[in-house]
Amino acid sequence: MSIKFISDIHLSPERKDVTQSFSHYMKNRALEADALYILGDFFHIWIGDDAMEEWHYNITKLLREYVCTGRSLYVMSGNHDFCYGKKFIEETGCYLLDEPHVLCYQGQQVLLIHGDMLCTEDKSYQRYKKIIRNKLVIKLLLALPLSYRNKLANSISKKSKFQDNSEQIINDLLNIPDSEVIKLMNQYQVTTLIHGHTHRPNKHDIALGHNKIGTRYVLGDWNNYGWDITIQDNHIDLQKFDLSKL
Ligand SMILES: [Mn+2]
Repeated sequence: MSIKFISDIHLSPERKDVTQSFSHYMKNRALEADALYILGDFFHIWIGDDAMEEWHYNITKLLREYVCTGRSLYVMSGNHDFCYGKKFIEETGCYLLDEPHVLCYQGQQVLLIHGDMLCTEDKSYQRYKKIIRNKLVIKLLLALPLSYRNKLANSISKKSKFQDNSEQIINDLLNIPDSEVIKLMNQYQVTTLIHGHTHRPNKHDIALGHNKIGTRYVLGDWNNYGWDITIQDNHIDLQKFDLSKL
């Protein structure tokens, strides 16, 4: 049995190319494994299941077709798509994961997160996250009219630090301190961590203390290239592929 992981597809109607590539991925490459984990920021914006339009249904149908092959699909929220509800689950047939999630695979434990929780140098984002990801706050937000939620989502993305700040500041805000990784991996007693969010795909070895070495795998975002991680037996592979050639 093998498992694939992806994150940060940032699907949006404006990116027809990425949407098309994702469709190819689900019908080909994704079928090489028995299960697929999507670790957040799958959609660029998700303001509630009640905002689903034809374009969204085309995506949920793709996920449903994948599940209908007998494979399992797991979805974790990211900072762009944190309010999936019952309808999304029903349409896709996926399992929604809480964060962090410990995956048990052939006797190994693998810790899965979106990744934003490790960016602790961005203090204002961590304060915002605490509020916006509170279950009660999400419930209140979802009770607001759609038009208001749309305006809110637009103003949040316009105010994004990533548009106003220099590359250096963005780099600092997306930095993940080793101390946070060590703390989290030791708390969950794992030596393997997989996440996305930073759009900095890589594999990092890290000393966890007590002679233990951990490995942190970071998925990339989908733009001209796509990224996935495959676990099969004792092998974990991070791969980059040309989206135009899927
Ligand atoms: Mn993210």
